[in-house]
Amino acid sequence: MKFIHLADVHFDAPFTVISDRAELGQIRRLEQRSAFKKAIDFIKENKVDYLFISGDLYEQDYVRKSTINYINDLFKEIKDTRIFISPGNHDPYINESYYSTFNWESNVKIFTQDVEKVEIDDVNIYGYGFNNYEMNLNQLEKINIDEKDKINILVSHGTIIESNEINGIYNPISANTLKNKGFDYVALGHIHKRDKYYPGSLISMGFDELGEHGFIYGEIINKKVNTQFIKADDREFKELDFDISDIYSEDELIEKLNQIKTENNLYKINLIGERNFIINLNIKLIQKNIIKIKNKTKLKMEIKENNNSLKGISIKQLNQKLKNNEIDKNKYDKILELTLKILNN
Ligand SMILES: [Mn+2]
Repeated sequence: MKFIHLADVHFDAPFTVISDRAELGQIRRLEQRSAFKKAIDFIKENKVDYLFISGDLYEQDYVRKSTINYINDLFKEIKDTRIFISPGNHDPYINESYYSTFNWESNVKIFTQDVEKVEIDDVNIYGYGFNNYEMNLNQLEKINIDEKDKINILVSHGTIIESNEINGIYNPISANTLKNKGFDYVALGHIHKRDKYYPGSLISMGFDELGEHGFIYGEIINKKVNTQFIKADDREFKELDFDISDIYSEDELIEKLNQIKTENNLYKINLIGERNFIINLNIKLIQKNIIKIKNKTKLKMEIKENNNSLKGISIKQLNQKLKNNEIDKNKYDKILELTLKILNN
């Protein structure tokens, strides 16, 4: 049998904090669609029997009905594929959720917090999901694999716990217990970085999710499991430190930033080093794949306090104010920078 395992799509996530660019949220929401469509097209091309969606398919707080329709219309295109969804902490199976109210295609099975076993030919699929934004019900204990000769699969959303103390609010699952149950394949979601049991988020959600993102394609023949990772996100998030110590104007900085080869990837640029000018960049002047710029530079301190020029006197006064706690360091830096800008010209 052939399967696709994907998780953590987070349809309709706002993506507001990852970028200084207003339109980026909508761009990434369109890219969620195209990544999900890629998985559906893969299923069609390879005649995949099962699709396991291990939670956080959408964002309960933001998802629109039009998006649910979009997802369900894609499910219609793969009528021969059995689809199993385990609700996660971002898309819990609550009364007002679309899992509960929407009329899903007949090939879709949505698990609830109660463990269920679905038998199809030589495959037994066990699943359960979140009934709320938090859950700790230890449902795994209730599962006992009764037909070891069949292919046994678990679909759920949760956190693997390696230690003996099994606690947490996101469906903590004991690594040991899970191992001892003896599933042939475990399809989990929740951890956005690809790992044992986890395919990672379908597309990267931001700068804490660097690297490639996509889904797992698997094939089980005679109880032997083969899996491979299929990339679905056309972009990667990347972070770059950019030293500006040798740059002397904003124009020069913009020019240099626009020369960075970003290809199709999305960048966060950390400006580092010592700045020679006040940085107040207009993001509209920067190439579009740089979506966040963080100023981590230090003010260049080549100031001689002990001279009687206007600059020397001003700085002496300012230093005194800082010493007397009349201004804080943040304000000190700002005034100093402005003072230097005025007096150096
Ligand atoms: Mn998630």
